[in-house]
Order: sequence, then structure tokens, then C-alpha cells
Amino acid sequence: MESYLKDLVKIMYGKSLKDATVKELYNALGKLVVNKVEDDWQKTSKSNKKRCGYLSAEFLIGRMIYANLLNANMLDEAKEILEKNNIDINAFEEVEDAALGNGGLGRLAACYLESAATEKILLDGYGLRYRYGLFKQSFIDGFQNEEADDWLKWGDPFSKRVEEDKVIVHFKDMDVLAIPYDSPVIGYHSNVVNTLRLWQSEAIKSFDFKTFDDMEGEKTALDEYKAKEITYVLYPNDNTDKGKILRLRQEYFMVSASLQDMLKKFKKLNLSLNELPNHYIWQLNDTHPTLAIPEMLRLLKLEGLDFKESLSIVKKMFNFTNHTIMAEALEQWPISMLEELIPDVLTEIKLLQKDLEENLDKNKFYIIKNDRVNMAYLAIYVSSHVNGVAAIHTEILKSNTFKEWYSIYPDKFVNVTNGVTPRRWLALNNPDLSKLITSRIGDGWIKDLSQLEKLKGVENDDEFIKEFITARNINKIKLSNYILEHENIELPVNFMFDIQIKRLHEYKRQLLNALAIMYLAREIKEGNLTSFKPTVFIFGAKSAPGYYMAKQIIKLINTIAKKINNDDVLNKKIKVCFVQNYNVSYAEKLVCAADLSEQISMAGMEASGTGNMKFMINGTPTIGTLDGANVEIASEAGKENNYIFGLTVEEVDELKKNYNPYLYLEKNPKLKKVLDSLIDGSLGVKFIDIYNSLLKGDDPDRYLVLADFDSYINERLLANSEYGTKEYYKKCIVNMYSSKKFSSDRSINDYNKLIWKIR
Ligand code: NBG
Repeated sequence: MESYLKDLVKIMYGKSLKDATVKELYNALGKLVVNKVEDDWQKTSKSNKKRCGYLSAEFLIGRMIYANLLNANMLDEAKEILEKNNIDINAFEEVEDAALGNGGLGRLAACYLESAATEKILLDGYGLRYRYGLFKQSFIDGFQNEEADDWLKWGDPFSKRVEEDKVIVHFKDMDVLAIPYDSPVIGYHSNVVNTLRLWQSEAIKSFDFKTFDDMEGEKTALDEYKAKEITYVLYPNDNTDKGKILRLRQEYFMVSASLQDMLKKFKKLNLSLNELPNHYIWQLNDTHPTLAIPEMLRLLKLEGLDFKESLSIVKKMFNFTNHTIMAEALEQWPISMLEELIPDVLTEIKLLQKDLEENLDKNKFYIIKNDRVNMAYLAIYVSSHVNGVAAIHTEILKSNTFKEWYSIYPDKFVNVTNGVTPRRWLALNNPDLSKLITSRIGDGWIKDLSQLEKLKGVENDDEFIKEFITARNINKIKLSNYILEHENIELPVNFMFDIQIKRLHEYKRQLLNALAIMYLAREIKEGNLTSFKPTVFIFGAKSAPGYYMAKQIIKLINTIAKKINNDDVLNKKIKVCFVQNYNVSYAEKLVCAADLSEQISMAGMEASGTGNMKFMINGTPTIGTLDGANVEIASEAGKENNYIFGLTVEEVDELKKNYNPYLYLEKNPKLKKVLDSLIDGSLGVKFIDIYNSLLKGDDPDRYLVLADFDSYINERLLANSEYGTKEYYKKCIVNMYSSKKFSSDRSINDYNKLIWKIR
């Protein structure tokens, strides 16, 4: 490998290894990885076996270099070679994350691709190659500031532009080129290498000499821009459809290019179109790619099939995953917009509505209503399977969100609980704990997480506990150093690290956490909490740029952080740190250093959560509500090994019928004082809108922050009192070895068994 790398650096940059810059080494090493897996990649790509396309507007792949080196079995050697040349492999930490996604939904897609390749299942990712990923976040005076995320700054050695596979996507007002960029998806020590194909939009005629000669260069430039604009940015919105027209263009661009691509490949097999579902099927990652269904109908019409024939084929080709029950996230497109951009696709949607009316009670079911197309209903009507992403979430879909649909299609609905890849989320991000585990049970767990169960009993082994604590402390020291350098806040490692990292949303209730910190701070100040163990509360979260309340909450947390961290009495007991630009790479550092994992959404709102799983695998107990995958975490590791609090889904429903937030202030005058401080100026800034959101309006305290407050505080204090004891570390260890269910390898096999049936 060393001589290859030397040659490559020489060929690419005309330099020796020692003279190459970090960026050059990164690009050369990246190419070397691709080269190593190239034969397997070709073989996998050319296989004529049935395969599934994972259609997703987001692939939050993060930084690929370490994961690819590990999976291609090159990591140790690469480290050695670099070391020999006085280069620390950690230098690649400067490489920007590929933040081509918002949060859980996009990161899940990335974990699934990795797991499928590892499990030798033919699953290719299809999405968009955004020129700019999710914005870069910094704080200015405590407010979120957004800047463009130029993720390609360092180059992209893992992808190649596949000119010969370009296709044309047709809109009513223009035709656009879709150019695929392919990256290998390398499984862990597996010979299956799947493909992540991301489409980039470009103008068909990029430079026309004649136009230029006619002095009309500006017009050419404008046309070029209009085409390129489609894949310029990832919308930082996982639950509202903003920038509507462009978003719709993106969605159609993605699905049309992907389906044309598939059809081209299928035609090479010289089979009847009825055979299509035996070769290609699709998983729709949320509603964003749902236009694939009418687009497939349109393409089959062009092949000469009539609507009924096409529909019977299409019904076998698509499956739909729902990731949220938030009404504002279930996309609905106005007919007028579809008419304006893609009238032929709208025609197919109307035919689907007609078909529905022939088959179902049109008073109960529809795809089009009030001149809008309901994308979720469209997906459910046609798909063979609809799945939720955690047991409780699927139950809510069946009994509530899609109740009517479930009553006529009970067999369509299945559950596949989310998972995360143990390669990135334990083996790579937590090398010391990994070493400890491997020293006891060998390294088979990396490919088969159920082997962690062999550790059962080590929670009573003093030597193991000691080494577990050492590993945790090493991670805390590393995180603390990193935070000092990047956020300029000193975090003593003997403090308990209490961490909430996820997108900022009111339902996720970062506000509950913040109010609880304010409450604890008051109690400490007043001398009521003398035995409170020093704790640092860490937050990481981006808010959608147009989400006012979320941004207010960021400002609030930064305000209390400043106040507490500068208070010489308080900062011996509490510190608060909101890290900037939370992303996948930051998460890798945070989840392995956490003493407590905050998963405190209002029950019924968090479809699954995947951060909760990452903490668990790294041996961190959850403080959480019975929501999403928390329910399954508590059941796998034992409720007694986690800190479960708050209203259940049923209790939430009951309480919502007649909710009075003031009741909780009367019951708990200390909570009232905390709320008062939001508006009395004592924070230096007044947070009137946050205050009003909790107490005023039609739907005060929509996410029941006040109702869950007392039980949250109690559980927090319990966790705090146990922290640092042997009992506490036992809980950590039991969580870690009980986490097998949350490997995305398991999820992928569930998808395959229940839905895809590929092997
Ligand atoms: C998110 C949910 C999470 C879930 C991920 C992945 C969206 C629309 N939904 O709870 O909020 O873990 O999807 O399934 O991003």
C-alpha cells in the first residue's frame, strides 16, 4: 500500500509523501480506497440480481475517509504509513463533513447503505448532489448565524462523474441534464460494494458560441444558472416545505433521473416490462421522493403500456417509510404547482385518484382534495408496504395518523425499528471502549452486534468497570479539549456530562432541559441542593433558518449558559455549553463522552430517534420519555437501567383534551419563578415569545413542557445522585451490551425479510 500511495501522490501532485499537504494526502488516499474496492464494485454493479433503490432527498454521510478505510480493511496500515511520514491520521479531521442531510432521516439513510453493503444486500442509494450542504452554524451574540457549507472544499475523492449515464429531466419550462456522481458504498470486510448515485443538475447547452457571438452571453449564463440552481442547496427543513417551487423541482429531478436510469439498465436485460418488479424495487424515504410513483407510470406509458397494466407493475415496485406524524411535514402539493412544472406527471396523479374512486369509498379516501395532492396518501395507496420506524410509531400510524388506511390495508403496514451502524458509532468513534470489548469477546461484535451479549455479567466485574471508566474518561478528556479549542469553554472532566444533541424543534423539548437547568441553578444558589454533583449540560442543535421559536430557544440557552458559566458560585456545580455547528463528526465525539443521554420529546412525537441508540451502544443511560425507540431501549436494557419519566402517549392524549398550563405553576411556585425570569429582565434579555408559547394562545404549551416538568426534575436528580457510583456504571455497561437490536444491520435484515425479499 505504501508504494501505491507514494506513486499516486507523485502522479497526482508531483510530490513525495513527505511534501504532500494534508489535502493532497486525503485525496490520494481516498482514490486508493476506491481503487482497492473497484473490482468488487464493478462486480456488484453488474450483477443482474434483484436490487432495491433507496430514494432519499438526504444522505447525511459525514466524513467518509475513516469509515471507508476501516471497512476496506486499510485503516491500520494507513495509520502506520502516515505515522512513518510524521503525519497524524487525525489531520483528516479538517476535512469537511458531507452534510447532505438535515438530521435523523438523512443519517439513517447513510447507516442503511453501509449496513446493506456489510450484509451483502443489493441496496443502492439515489439522491441529489447538493453543491452546498446543510448550512454552517455559528453563534453571534447567542443567536444562530448561518453560512454556506462548502463541503467540496477539500475535493471529493470517493465519487466519480459518470458522464455516459447522464439523462435529461423534462420540466414544462425547461429541460435539464442530470449527471450522476457515483460513490462506492463499502461494507465492513464484505465483497459487496453498492453504489450511492447522486444527481447533479446542469444546463444542456452550457456554452453556445453563436449566442456568445450575438452578444447574448448573459442569457446563456442565466439559463445555466436556472438549471444548476436545482441542486444548489439542501433545504434545511425536515418538516416544512419551504421554497416550494424549487423544492418540488428538486424532488421531481431526483426521481425522474433515478427512474430513467433504472429503466435504461432494465432494458438491457431484454425482458418484458412485467418483469420489472423482479429486478428493481424502491424504498421511498419519507414523502419527498413520492413523485416517483406517478413518474414511473408516466415512463411506462411512454413504453406503450396502458394505465391499468402500468399500475399493476408499479404497485409491486414501491414501498414507503414514514418518519414523522407532524402534520406540517406530511407534504401536500398544490395542483397548480404541479400543473406549472410537470403537467404529465399530474395527469398520472389524476388517473390514480380516479382509480382510487373506483375502488374505495371516496368520502373516506383520497389522493387529491381541495386542489392539493396528499403525498403520503398517494404513497400508501400504491405502495406494497408502509412502515413506521419504531414499534410505538408504527402503532400510532395504525391507530391514528393513517387509521382509515390501516383498516382497509392491514397487511401493508409493518414496523422496522431504526438502527445505527456499529462501525461508525462504536468501533470508530470509541476506540478505547472497542478495545476493551474486543479484549473480552473478540472483534466479532463489529459485524454482529448481538455478540455483545457475551458480556452479560461483566457489570459485576470490578476490573471491567474500572477499564470502562477509564475509556469513558479518555473520551471526556478528548471532548473537553476539543470544546475548549472550538467553543472556548472549559469543561472539567470530573463533571457529569449530560448531553442533548439533535435538531432544534419544540417537540424535542430542548426548552424543558433549559428550564430545568434554570430551576437547578436557582436551587443551588439558594442552598437547597448541597449534594448536587457537578454537571455540564451540553447542547448541539441547528434550527431551520426560518423557525423563529427554535431560534429563540437557542438564544435562551446561550443566555443562561453565559450567566451560569460566569457565576463563580454556580460554575462550581453547573456549566452549560451549546456547541456550534453540530454535525456528524461532532456527534461522534459527543456520544462516546456522555454520562447521560437526553431523549425528552413529548410522548408520541419522536418517531424513533437514532441518537438515543448511539448513546446506548456507547454505554450511556437514557433520561427519556416513553417515546419512539426509547420504549424499546428501556425494554432491551431494563427500565431500571434508564431514567424514564413523564406522560405516556395515552396520558398526553387525555391531558390534551383539557389542558391548563397554569395549574402546574400553582402546584410548583418554583417553576413559576423560573418562568417569570423569562420576562422580568433578570436574564438581561426578555423571552416574551417563549413565555407566551407556554401560557398563552389557542394551544398553550403545545408540547406539555410544564406538565412533564416535575417528573423530569425528579428523574434528573435521581440520575445525578447515582452518577459516579458503581450502580451507575453498571447501568452504563448493561445498556451497552443490551444494544444489539439497534444495529442497522438488524434493521436492514428486517427490511429485507419483511419488504424487499432480495436474497
Ligand atoms: C425523523 C424523526 C426521527 C427519526 C428519523 C429517522 C424526519 C422527518 N423524521 O425520530 O424525527 O429517528 O426521522 O427515522 O426527519
